Amino acid sequence: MNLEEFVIALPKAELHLHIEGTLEPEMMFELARRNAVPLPWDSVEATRVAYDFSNLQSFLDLYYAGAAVLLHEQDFHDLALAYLERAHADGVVHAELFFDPQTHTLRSVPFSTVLDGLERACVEAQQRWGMSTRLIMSFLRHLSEEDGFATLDEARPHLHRLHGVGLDSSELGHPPSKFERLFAECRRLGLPVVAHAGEEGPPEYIFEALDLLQSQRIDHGVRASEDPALMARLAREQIPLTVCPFSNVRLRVFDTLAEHNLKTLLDAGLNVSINSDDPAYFGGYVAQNYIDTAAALSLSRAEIKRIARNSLQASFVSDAQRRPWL
Ligand code: ES4
Ligand code: ZN
Repeated sequence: MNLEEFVIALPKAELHLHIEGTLEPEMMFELARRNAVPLPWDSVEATRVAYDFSNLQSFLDLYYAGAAVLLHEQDFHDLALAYLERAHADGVVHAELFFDPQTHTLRSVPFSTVLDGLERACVEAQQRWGMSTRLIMSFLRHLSEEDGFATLDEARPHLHRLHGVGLDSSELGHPPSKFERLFAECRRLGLPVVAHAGEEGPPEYIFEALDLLQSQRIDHGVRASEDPALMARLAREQIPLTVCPFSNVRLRVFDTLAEHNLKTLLDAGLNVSINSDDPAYFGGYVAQNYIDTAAALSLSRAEIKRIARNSLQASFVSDAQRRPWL
């Protein structure tokens, strides 16, 4: 079995995936036409050429511009179904999707429109491919605490349809501590918490995500390797890191895949998984992330298996009966 066949055949969970980041330029142009929304680019090709990022912020600016074509329930459905079909082809048996309600509600798209469309696609993926899914509402950390509370209020009638909350967008200057009270309220409502930390931000932000937000996983977390005490804690407590190798290279966290610290994290005994983050923008879906990372870091098949198993173990599906793949 070659590496690609091996990777695709492994049952795996995708735990770090922004559904808005699966908007391929082809669909972006189709929805722009359908919804009569202007785009800053002339063509699909010119759009891909513009995806030359220098850091997280330069990516986010384009990501929010692209998301402006999403207006109707059908748009969110089509976006999510296309992702889930692609993930199924990669051997993903379970996917936990982040969505950014504020990206849409700030453009007057109702919260329920976003959720209805995403959820309908998730139901179809279960019926068609037997995939299980979770929806994680992610707060934009560049916005205020007050905006976050307003979004939580919009979500209140739908809490039973959400499986957790996350924290994403521009990390530097927006530490987890900014959202300590918001996340305390989310936990009080019974929502599991995850947070992006240690992507561009320092190890201190990872400590804050754990201690102030009680984050159950760390999204990215790659800068943990700068702090030995943090590394020891992440290993001891088996706190999952949802690592996204293509993202880290495209956003210049590491210059090349060969310089990525994923193997260092794995060797230190951390629960590391491989995920695609924003695959339409970063050059590949989850299986390609596994394949290229394994090749660049000379990962053994046993190590690749362990990463896939980590992803299943770190998922929010807890009932053994509903985890046939473990
Ligand atoms: C994101 Cl790569 C990344 N980091 C932080 N926030 C995000 N939102 C979408 N992709
Ligand atoms: Zn992310």
